[in-house]
Amino acid sequence: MSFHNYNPVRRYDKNPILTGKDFPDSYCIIHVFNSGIIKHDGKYLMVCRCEDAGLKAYFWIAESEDGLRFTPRDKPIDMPVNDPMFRKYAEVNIYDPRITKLGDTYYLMHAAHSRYDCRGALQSTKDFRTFTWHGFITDAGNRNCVLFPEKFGDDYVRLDRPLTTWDSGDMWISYSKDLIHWGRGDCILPKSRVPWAWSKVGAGAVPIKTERGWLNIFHGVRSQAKSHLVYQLGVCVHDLKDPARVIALSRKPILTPTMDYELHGQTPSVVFTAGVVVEEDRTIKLYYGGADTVQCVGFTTVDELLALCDEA
Ligand code: BMA
Repeated sequence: MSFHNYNPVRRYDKNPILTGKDFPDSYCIIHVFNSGIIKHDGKYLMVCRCEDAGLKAYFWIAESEDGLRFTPRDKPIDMPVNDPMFRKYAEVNIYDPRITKLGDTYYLMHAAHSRYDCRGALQSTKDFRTFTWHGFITDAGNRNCVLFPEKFGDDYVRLDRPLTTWDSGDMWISYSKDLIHWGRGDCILPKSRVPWAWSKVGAGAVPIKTERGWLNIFHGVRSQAKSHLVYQLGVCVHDLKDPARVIALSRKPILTPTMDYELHGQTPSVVFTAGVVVEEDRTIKLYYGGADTVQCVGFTTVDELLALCDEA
């Protein structure tokens, strides 16, 4: 394969699929990006990360029959604004929602920012109408929490990225019996293992179960000429029974910011995913934010991504 034929993720030619203009005027939404996604009752449900002109953050459901044309509902999801902990630790921002189905419940793991830094938070729903707030699931200094869609023995398992003071920016794993209290943290993918991401790596989409292992589409970041950070997407495979073992890894990123809507926006040179939909024929719709400004989608397949991952 020559370099110029290397194109594991094909962008939708009508990207971006959602921008602030698609939301009701009265909310003045200017950014929609890094949204979570799941198929529910045959429909694609996106939990959009939205920001208004005052940079107030919302999670806002948009629905689609085909995974390409999305219609936002008429208002955002209600947030637990009466909870004192939410008010204290989510005062600046809520972001990067990931949706995981476990049994008949859909869990929304997301980041929340306050003057005390970032924390992971958890909400759940069965119908995408009413959400239950479960509170914070990390202390300050953690983000990119992504819940696996299966339990491993008695454990729920998530990926995350603690902000360690020594050498931050690696992907960790952590375990829980009740989804609220987490522990046994372990660094499982240090950025030093990802040659194109020397600044940091973090989980992206909810991992996909395949016969070879859990396919994990993650983000990797490099500082470019000391002037800015470039966010790309990569892929690795975790052992089926022991997700702490990263058994294979792609040497190259699978998506690099090159289009205008990825290079220019409120944060230049960013592609960032919080979710995918895997269809029955093993094609993947990979949803990603462009430049922290617009929502995009690209297409790939389970088999192509697996083929890119060399034994690690
Ligand atoms: C990360 C997250 C993402 C964002 C990225 C680039 O830390 O906050 O939501 O896309 O930075 O700004």
